[in-house]
Amino acid sequence: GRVRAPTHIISTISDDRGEEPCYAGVPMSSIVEQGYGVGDVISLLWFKRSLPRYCTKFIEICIMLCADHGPCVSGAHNTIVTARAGKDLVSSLVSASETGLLTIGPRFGGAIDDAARYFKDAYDRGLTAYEFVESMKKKGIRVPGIGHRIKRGDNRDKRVELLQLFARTNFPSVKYMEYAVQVETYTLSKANNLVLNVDGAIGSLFLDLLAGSGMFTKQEIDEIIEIGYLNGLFVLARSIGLIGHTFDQKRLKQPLYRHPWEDVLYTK
Ligand code: Q5B
Repeated sequence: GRVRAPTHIISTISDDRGEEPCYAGVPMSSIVEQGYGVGDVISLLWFKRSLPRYCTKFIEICIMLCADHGPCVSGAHNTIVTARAGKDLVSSLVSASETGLLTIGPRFGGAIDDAARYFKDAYDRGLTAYEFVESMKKKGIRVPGIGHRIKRGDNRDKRVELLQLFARTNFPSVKYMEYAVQVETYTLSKANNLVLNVDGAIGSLFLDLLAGSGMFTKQEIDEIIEIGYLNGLFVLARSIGLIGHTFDQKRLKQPLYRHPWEDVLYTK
């Protein structure tokens, strides 16, 4: 009989060999004809399944709300500096060292996976907010998803409120999000900047999406959290804004950036 040569790559999410490309078995024509959106495409290519409309809408809201947060955040600032150095779009987007996309990490935008990991572990183990936060403090770990440079208890992040409102209206359960709110209530009693931030809101709400939609087994949820899919939402979203900042600088023909001496503390 015919012997199949061993393959060097295994791929399970898409196939372009037929008449038209398929995402997780769904042909392009269906995606277009059935009016699928970016949330559906992410569901197919990341989770290998079609998710209910409220889930794909939630994914789309995350992407829209995280697309940009002004020119002063670390990533945008670095993209602007790189574009002003005359670099091309891709370089400005990712850049060589600690700029653009590469700035996204545990303190900036890349705390979604860890927020989901820690909130899930603490909630599933039945820890009170007090026990959770104090145990993190003992270990010397900042609570991922908590804290912001400009948001405060009396100046909440509108993005967080919008995500919470959508989930409270559309999700079957928001138990992880309510837990994150309890954590926030406790951290706010310690300091006014320790709000639930956008990473923490997405991390906790995605746990609710995974657990409440009935579309994932417990094992699949654990794997998604362990691999760390969720920072992908911020990376994807913020790419939209960082590309915008690159075009903006080029359109404005901005010269090479040089940081002002007055803003540096020269010391020995
Ligand atoms: N403290 C975000 O810190 C920030 C604590 C904490 C316990 C915490 C910090 C943090 C966890 C990571 C996280 C996502 C670095 C943030 C984002 C997207 C963005 C960004 C934008 C966008 C801010 C002052 C005191 C110290 C600390 C204590 C701080 N955070 N304790 N758990 N989580 N959070 N990142 O203001 O006793 O004085 O030593 O790492 O969730 O990135 O808009 O900019 O869309 O672009 O610099 O929204 O919270 O505060 O470092 O001066 O700390 O608070 O230990 O205590 P700050 P620090 P002490 S959303």
